[in-house]
Order: sequence, then C-alpha cells, then structure tokens
Amino acid sequence: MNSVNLVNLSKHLSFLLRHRPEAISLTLDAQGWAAVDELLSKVTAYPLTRELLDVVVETNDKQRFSFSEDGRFIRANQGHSLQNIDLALEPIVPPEILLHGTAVRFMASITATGLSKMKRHHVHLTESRAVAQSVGSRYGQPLILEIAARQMHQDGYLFYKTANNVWLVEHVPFSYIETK
Ligand code: HQG
Repeated sequence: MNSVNLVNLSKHLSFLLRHRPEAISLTLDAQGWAAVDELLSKVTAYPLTRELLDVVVETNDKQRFSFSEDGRFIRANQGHSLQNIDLALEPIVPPEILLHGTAVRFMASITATGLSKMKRHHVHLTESRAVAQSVGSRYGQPLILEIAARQMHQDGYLFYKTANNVWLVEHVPFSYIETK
C-alpha cells in the first residue's frame, strides 16, 4: 500500500468520478454515486482495494470524496463537469461574505461578465482566505474576490454547501464582487 502515491490516486478518482466515468465504463447514478464494488473491479491503473479507498477518502486534503451512509457507494463532493449529474444539495443561507480565488489575468473578463461556472456546474466559493489564495494561484498571480453572498441570497440567488465545505452558486454578477 505504501508504494501507491495517494495524491495521484486521488487525481485519478477525481477524473473518474467528476469528469470521465466512461473511461473505465463506470456507472454513476443521477446524484453522482458509483458502487464501490464496481469501482474496485474496474480501476486498473492502481491496485485499488477497499482499504486503500478508505485511506484516500479519509486523508484527502480537501475531503474531495464521500461514502454513502451504508458505505456501498462513493462520489466526488464537488467539481463535476458531467452534465447529467445533480448532487441534489439543499439551498442554504450563506454568510455575509464569501471568497473566490482567481488570477489577475482573468479580471478583465470577470469585470465584463461576472464570475461564471466555466466547465464546472457552479462557481466555487470558500470561507477561507488561505483556500482562495491557493485556488487562485493555480492559474497565475492570485487575486481574492469578496462576494456579497448574503445580499445575493436576499436578491434570490441560491447557495449550496458541499460535504467538504465548498460553497456553490450558479453565477456571480460583477456588481456583487469586490477585489481585496
Ligand atoms: C475563472 C479546486 C474569465 C475562475 C478548488 C477560475 C475549487 C473566469 C477559472 C475548485 C470567469 C475556473 C474550483 C470569467 C470565472 N472570465 N475567467 N467570466 N469566471 N473565471 O478550476 O474556482 O482541487 O473551474 O476565477 O478548491 O478555480 O478540483 O474553478 O480561475 O473548489 O478539488 O475561471 O477546484 O478543487 O477554474 O476551482 P476552475 P476554481 P479541486
């Protein structure tokens, strides 16, 4: 088990559970759940066992995956690009301010159109400045945007929170954004 690189395995699972289950003919249900037994039998790139899967889910730095209550199914908590998946999260009231980490080079476009979900299902927001900083720096010089989330909620926008504390919203018009 020690010889498996858990970060690489986690990336492979994200690829399968968020983007390309068909790469190994894996079936996801409408809420993104895959049967653990099916996953174990179809993943060939790693010597995946139930024990190793438990370790990945438990130790993943962003808690990217969840098991169903009975432990028989697994899904990615957020970040899907698959069109036919709906996590069926309940809308909840957001805090006053949420953060979005982006890169300086995207700002001209964000100023023109607001924050868009791009290839994912939602715009991803966080309560953590450290998370926003590291998410933004994946794309260049990072910039943290403050979103008037409670005001958006009052204006009728729906917010969701994933099992791993990522906040989701469909779109953020530029009028709710402050650069800080
Ligand atoms: C930017 C990670 C131009 C947006 C993190 C971002 C997150 C625009 C990029 C999760 C734009 C999309 C998501 C517009 C948004 N014009 N650029 N109108 N609107 N953008 O990766 O939020 O490691 O799809 O600012 O923790 O960076 O995958 O989204 O820079 O939760 O588990 O377009 O990914 O989690 O990039 O990251 P992404 P994101 P995981």
